[in-house]
Amino acid sequence: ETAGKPIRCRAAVVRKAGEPLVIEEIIVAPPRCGEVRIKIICTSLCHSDVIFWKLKDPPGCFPRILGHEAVGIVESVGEDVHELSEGDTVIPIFLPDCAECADCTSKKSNFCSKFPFEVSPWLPRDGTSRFTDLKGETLYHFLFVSSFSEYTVVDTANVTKVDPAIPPNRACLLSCGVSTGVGAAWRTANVEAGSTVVIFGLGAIGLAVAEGARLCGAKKIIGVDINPQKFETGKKFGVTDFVDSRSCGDKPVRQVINEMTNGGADYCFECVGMASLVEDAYACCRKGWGKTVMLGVDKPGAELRFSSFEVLHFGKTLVGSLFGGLKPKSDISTLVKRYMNKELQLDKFVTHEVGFEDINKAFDLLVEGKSLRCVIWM
Ligand code: CXF
Ligand code: ZN
Repeated sequence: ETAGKPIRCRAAVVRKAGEPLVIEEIIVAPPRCGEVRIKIICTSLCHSDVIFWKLKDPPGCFPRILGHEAVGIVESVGEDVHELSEGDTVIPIFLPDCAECADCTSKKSNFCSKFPFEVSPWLPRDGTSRFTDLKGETLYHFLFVSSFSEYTVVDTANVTKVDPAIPPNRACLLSCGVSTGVGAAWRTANVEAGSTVVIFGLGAIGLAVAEGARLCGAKKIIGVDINPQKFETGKKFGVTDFVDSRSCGDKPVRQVINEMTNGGADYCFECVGMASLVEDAYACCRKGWGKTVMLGVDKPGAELRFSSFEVLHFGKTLVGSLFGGLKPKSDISTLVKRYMNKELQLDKFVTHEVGFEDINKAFDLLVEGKSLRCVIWM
């Protein structure tokens, strides 16, 4: 019986920005009111972990425990937790879903207003950490999840219960990146059968958009990337056409795509995180009904430029999408079902699997562009 007691276990700690993670013993406090303590089974590495691993600011938020794509089992629950119990298989999700506020009860939003999403202050909502090292130093959390630990404590607003029949090395993918891409096509854009789709950037998110667009019945899925090898990968995810943006000759990419699509695509997705690509995407979605979805995370302060004339005269839509517009408490179980029905293909995203002790290898593979998703077994 560990409920109500601190647990001593292993965690991968980032002591300094960009330095290899150190696996050490830490103490995980019991869950407080509205929280659950989760035994992590599998976690996978998302690009955001790499970004926040390298990030030096704010300088005070070290040491930190990263990781936010995972699946685990509820070990114990805090006070006032009724919807989850010990033994439940759960997926932590960085985007809160209280299921009660005006936004969570609306079909139109996945931005909870009771618990607004934020990165800072790197702690659970009550502003205190559940992690301490063996010297008694406090460790910071990450995105309300911190899954690079054998045990973690998460607010129930950031936890979704899933069917335990789904294999853990597939379930963890639904925690962030793959759901985000699939959701962007399905929920944010609502791609119709027969549509033409353009995806800027064929990393894991872009390929997940392709998978989502394929499931929605898109007819033409054009991938745009600077690495021509990405077309071969893309084909496995439903990409039908490819534009190598570095070898378009004198033609701007937007012109090439406008010609390929007879005047613009129905849906464009930016999956890199470069303001200029959002402008390109907007420029090559169709006048009148074209919709551009922003998924990539650019540097803080990055700005977009659009001509006032074009916005007025072209009638296009530009929309930002966090977690693919998915509502964690209701949409994730649908994705699990579609995986179990062999519709949604998750296997092809997993290019590598390592043990927890080799977590730094997962970082190397993603940084070098060699992996899509590397599953880390605890
Ligand atoms: C991201 C989404 C955009 C803000 C930072 C975190 N989420 C997951 O990878
Ligand atoms: Zn992520």
